[in-house]
Amino acid sequence: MKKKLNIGMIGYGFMGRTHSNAFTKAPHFFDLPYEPVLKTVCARNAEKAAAFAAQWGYERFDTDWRKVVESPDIDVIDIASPNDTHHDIAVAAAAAGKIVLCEKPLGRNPAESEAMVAAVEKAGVPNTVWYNYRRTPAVTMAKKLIDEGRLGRIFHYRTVFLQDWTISPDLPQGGEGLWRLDSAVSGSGVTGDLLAHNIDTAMWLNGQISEVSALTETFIKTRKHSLTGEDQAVTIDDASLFLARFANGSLATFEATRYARGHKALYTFEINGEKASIKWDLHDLHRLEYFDYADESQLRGWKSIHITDGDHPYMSHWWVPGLQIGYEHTFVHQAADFMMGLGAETPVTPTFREALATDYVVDAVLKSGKSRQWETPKTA
Ligand code: SOE
Repeated sequence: MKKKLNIGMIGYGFMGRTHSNAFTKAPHFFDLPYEPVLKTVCARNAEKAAAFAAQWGYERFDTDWRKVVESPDIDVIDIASPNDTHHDIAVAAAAAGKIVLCEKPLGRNPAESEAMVAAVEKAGVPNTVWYNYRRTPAVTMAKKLIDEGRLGRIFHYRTVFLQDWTISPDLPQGGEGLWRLDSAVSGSGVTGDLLAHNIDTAMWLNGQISEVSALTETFIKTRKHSLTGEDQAVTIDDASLFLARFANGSLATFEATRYARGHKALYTFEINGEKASIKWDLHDLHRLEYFDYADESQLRGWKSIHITDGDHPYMSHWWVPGLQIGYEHTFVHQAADFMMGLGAETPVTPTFREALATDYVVDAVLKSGKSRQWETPKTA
């Protein structure tokens, strides 16, 4: 009999679904030391929480996260609710001795994120932040190639995350589904929501970012607020671009926007090294493009490697070679890795502290956008 791991899920939106799905699927495809149990889902709206519990197979639902945090039968608090709730829930959950998982970004600002790191470290509770794209097999493969030294010295890192869903000036801000446009809830716009992913992946692959120079813009200056019905100033960054230098001397460009007409979620990165280059594109997430200068000169060119073979990261757990997996699996991998880490008593990355490093870069980018100066992110 495996030890049961009772999950208290806070939030039932897009991320509540990805996390619930991950805990449901992980034990079917990975040999885990724990059996995750969907114990309770918590949301303020009782009707919606009840419907979500029934749909996903939670044993019960709650409407007050404090009650879930204090429940003796809950082992894990998984925070999948909007960003303005992350700090209070994580700090209380750590103090109650719970394992804490949190959706990205950690807090709305470095002060919140630092307090969250301090809380889990003081309590000594296992923790992780759901930066899921690291666990796309092709991205994990990129990490392996870089760590094996196949790219040699890295010169350039180029990355974008482009969307187009906020172009209409009639789109309100605030409330369910639209809290990402309300900085009081989200903390920031595309820098914390989208570039946080690019920054997390980039620092995982290429090390610490040592300085940034940013350009940020809010294209639509006022929007009706869903909750008040009033026109209110928009205070999020709609677009954010920055130049960066990594500690290893390589140079980078980062760009995120919700105003790139035609793009839904174009997350790409390209890394150019002395010996080889790699490229990845979320829209074609099972492929890793690879150029190796060591190839025979007449045959040298970009290879498009289909990351679906059993010897590629994670793929031996899925189907047969050639059959691809997708977005949801990145969360399944993180849930599986986390439970294996718990069994082995080994921290699983990204920990809260690693996610704090990303939040420091987000903060430096936002500061630089305002100051128009180069800024140095703090190190976590
Ligand atoms: C925003 O549209 C969003 O859903 C982000 O919040 C997610 O983190 C990203 O993975 C996809 O886009």
